[in-house]
Amino acid sequence: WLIVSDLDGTLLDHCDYSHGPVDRLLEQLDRHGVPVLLNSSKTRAEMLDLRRELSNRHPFIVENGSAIFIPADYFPEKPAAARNRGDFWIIEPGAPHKELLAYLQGDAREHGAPYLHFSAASADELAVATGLQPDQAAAAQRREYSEPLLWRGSEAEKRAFRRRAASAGFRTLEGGRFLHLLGPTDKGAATLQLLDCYRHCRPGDYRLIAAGDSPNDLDMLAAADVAVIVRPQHGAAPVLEDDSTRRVIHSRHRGPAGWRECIEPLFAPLFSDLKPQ
Ligand code: 2M8
Ligand code: MG
Ligand code: MG
Repeated sequence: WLIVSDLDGTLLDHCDYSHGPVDRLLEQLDRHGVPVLLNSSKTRAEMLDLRRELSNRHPFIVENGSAIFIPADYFPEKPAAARNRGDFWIIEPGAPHKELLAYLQGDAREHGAPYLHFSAASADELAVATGLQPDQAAAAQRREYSEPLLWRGSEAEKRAFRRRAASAGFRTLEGGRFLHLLGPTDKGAATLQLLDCYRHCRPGDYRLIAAGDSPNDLDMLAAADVAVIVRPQHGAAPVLEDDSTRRVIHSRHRGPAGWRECIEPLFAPLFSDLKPQ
């Protein structure tokens, strides 16, 4: 099994970013060799901090599928699509941040900008909008591939903005609080690329569990054998059909308590030294 998981509102509480309810379960999964792959809207800077905090040493995906970071030497050989970046092998399906800013500038000249621009906000403004500590807000502002927008206009303006972005070749995805503008990728596409790396570099019969709480998690949930939809704290839940290709599980609890509620029973047989169901 591989588990791929969103962070905010899923593995972390979306208000105070705590993760107490999953700590013991994460340790158990680690002990039994089940990788948890973090896949979030967050930046590389934020995810490196969180990965350390969660004692996670596996590959991770940043900025809604924009880049895949694989610790160098994680696989016996470097995946064909990857290049070296510091201590990591990196695959970048996303677009450079400066391309997005240039697009936004042009779009704003013609249509206005009814949103708070993540990179342009002050660290204080962001701390208020997100509940992050000022140093965490600064890490969230180190965008490399995507721009979150706090929408202040109407739903009709948002729909028109999303249509224009799509015809210019960009993706827009709804996170818990923000509308994210990014290159032609998403969490699902990046998950499938990372799964390919596992299959090529460490052959095996992989089955995928994905967990998320927001519409931007939908492509990742759709790529999984088991989709865990954690009850959202902000915004709408992703809607996904339970069909013959996948099992869909909804949590009753929100955030990390919901993660544990759904994932723990799947592995109870493994933890008691039987095979997982
Ligand atoms: C943003 O992402 C969340 C995730 O769902 C959102 O859209 O609400 C990101 O910009 C991320 O970098 C940041 O840490 C987070 C803080 O709430 O907001
Ligand atoms: Mg989330
Ligand atoms: Mg997220």
